[in-house]
Amino acid sequence: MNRKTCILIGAPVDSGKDRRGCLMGPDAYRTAGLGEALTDLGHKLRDMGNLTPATHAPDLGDSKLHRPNETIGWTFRLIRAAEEAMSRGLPIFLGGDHALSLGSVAGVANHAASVGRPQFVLWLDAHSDFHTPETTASGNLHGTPLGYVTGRRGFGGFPEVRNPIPQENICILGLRSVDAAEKLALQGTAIHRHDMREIDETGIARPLAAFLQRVSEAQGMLHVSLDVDFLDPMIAPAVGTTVPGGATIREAHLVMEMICDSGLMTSLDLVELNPFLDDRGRTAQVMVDLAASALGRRVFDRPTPGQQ
Ligand code: 5AB
Ligand code: MN
Ligand code: MN
Ligand code: MN
Repeated sequence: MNRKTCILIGAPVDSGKDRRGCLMGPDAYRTAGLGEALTDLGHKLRDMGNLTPATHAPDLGDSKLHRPNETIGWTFRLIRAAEEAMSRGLPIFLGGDHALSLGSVAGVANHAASVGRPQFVLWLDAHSDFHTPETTASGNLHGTPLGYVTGRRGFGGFPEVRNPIPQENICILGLRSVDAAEKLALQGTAIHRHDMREIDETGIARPLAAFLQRVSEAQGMLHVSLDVDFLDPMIAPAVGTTVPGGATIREAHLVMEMICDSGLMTSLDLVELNPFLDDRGRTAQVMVDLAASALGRRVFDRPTPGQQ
């Protein structure tokens, strides 16, 4: 694959839910050798270190939401970081919980609009993360990023979403836990969504290939958001929201290998890793290996389809 400039952006967001620990994620990825894996593949590496949220009002615990103001601060900061990084290389956002994607996705979409290309999003997750602050029952904003970036209402105080992602440009793979309010809201949308049953029945390659084909035909930019809980908890225990019956290690690598072959990925989130819950670093290692697959690691050299 082409050599890229990979820009590591540490985003130790821990405000998106009440269980703490995701703030250790960025350093766990570095410890597990993410940087070395990428340079070994021939990529250039820039590590921006760990960001802090923009100045925000204090969270006084008077909202049904968990730490909304801190998440608002992170969203402002990450939109700017994403916009800046997109003109320099391929940003890899090191979470941090999934609330970081309110900012990363909104920011990359602003960049795509500025260069006149459509933005697509591949969401690898057990959950649909399609809540708004009004529909969430848990008050945990890591369950809202797809609601936010598609321009759903109810995000008062958050930055305005200047370039909402069109519903038909989103594909969610791995679903097995969708709240009733999310299901209702999703039913009226064109978001492509594939649950684990469908993946069992057809294999994971089929829906993914169809989506990548659409991105390619539209000459789109592709943001990939990888939530640890996309994976089965047997192989990836270090996450607060485990749901049994997730992707196997081979299904996950196949997804990453196909993304790599497509040459379409322009930005990546690695989110929800909670190193406090890990077992000798093995979840961090799996996530690093998956990122490496998405960026060119393979068993045998083989031609990239379509570029022979
Ligand atoms: B994650 C749940 N739907 O809203 C909620 O891990 C879980 O980023 C959200 O996908 C899980 O609290 C958010 C029950
Ligand atoms: Mn998620
Ligand atoms: Mn999830
Ligand atoms: Mn689909």
